[in-house]
Amino acid sequence: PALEPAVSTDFDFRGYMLEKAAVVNCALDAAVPLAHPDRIHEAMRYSLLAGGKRVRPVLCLAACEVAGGADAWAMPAAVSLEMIHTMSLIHDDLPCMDDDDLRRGRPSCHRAFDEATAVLAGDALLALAFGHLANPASYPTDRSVPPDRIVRAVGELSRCVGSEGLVAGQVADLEATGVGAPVTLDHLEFIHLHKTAALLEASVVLGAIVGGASDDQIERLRKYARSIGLLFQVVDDILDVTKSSEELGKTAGKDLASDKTTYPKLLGLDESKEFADKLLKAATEQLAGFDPIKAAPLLHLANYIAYRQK
Ligand code: GRG
Repeated sequence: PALEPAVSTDFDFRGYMLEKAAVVNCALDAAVPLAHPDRIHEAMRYSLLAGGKRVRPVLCLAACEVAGGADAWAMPAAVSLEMIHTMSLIHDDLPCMDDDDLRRGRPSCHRAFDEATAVLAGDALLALAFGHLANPASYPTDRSVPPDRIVRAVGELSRCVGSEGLVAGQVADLEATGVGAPVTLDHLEFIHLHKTAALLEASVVLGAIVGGASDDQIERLRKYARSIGLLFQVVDDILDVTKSSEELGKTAGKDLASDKTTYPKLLGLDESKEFADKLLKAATEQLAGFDPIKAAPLLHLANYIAYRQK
């Protein structure tokens, strides 16, 4: 492993993830029924229900829990986050972006359907995400989630996803691809903080908002999310090197040979692992003020991101 785990094992994290992912999958299925015109709804469902770890929805539910809310309060946000994550993957796979034939182990959306359908399926999922989040009918009828929290969540999501959030990260990544100039550590961090961390930030912050967290709690959870967002990418880069070294039986993996700038390339492997350790510690520290039982899922999610093997 890249790092050695440091959490107690009395919390059944795997069981928690599987249980929450199953509930989220049902909610996603219900949120995008087959309707006229058939083909676009088939494409939306094809990508949305294709598996995936459901990390963002589970983070959202876990943040709502730590704020004292119930799963039903956060489910509309959880569903909208997975819709946006999925649409970003559909668009990322298009020929004009990463041009990938496979996603989540099967043909990418534009391969299974066609390019125009994939663009439109992404657009429709983005629109539906905001509609689902803002629709009072998505929430429990007892008005446990007041409208002002929903409005705040919509604004937060828009900021995290738009041209100063996720989209900014993709733009910075595209700009860094192919140019001769070396990508600096600052630019790499900008890419990851926007392309990956922004939606994880939205996941945690939306859960906290609908769960009724105070402003101070929201900001602590935001810091937690930004740390695990960066951690996700640093560990990804480390795994790229260690996995391919194992496969090749060599010390230099494919990552060190490819064009992509990574943390191990800029910092070296050992310093990248130290950075990952620091980020995990920074994330964990933000959870200190919360009820440890309710914060257990967020703590274990951070450790899962740090110690995963793929
Ligand atoms: C958001 C309006 C809008 C447009 C999209 C294409 C684009 C702009 C952004 C690209 C974003 C992108 C592909 C980010 C990478 C995110 C990432 C870490 C993906 C892998 O996430 P996992 O491991 O995947 O959670 P699964 O399949 O498990 O869900």
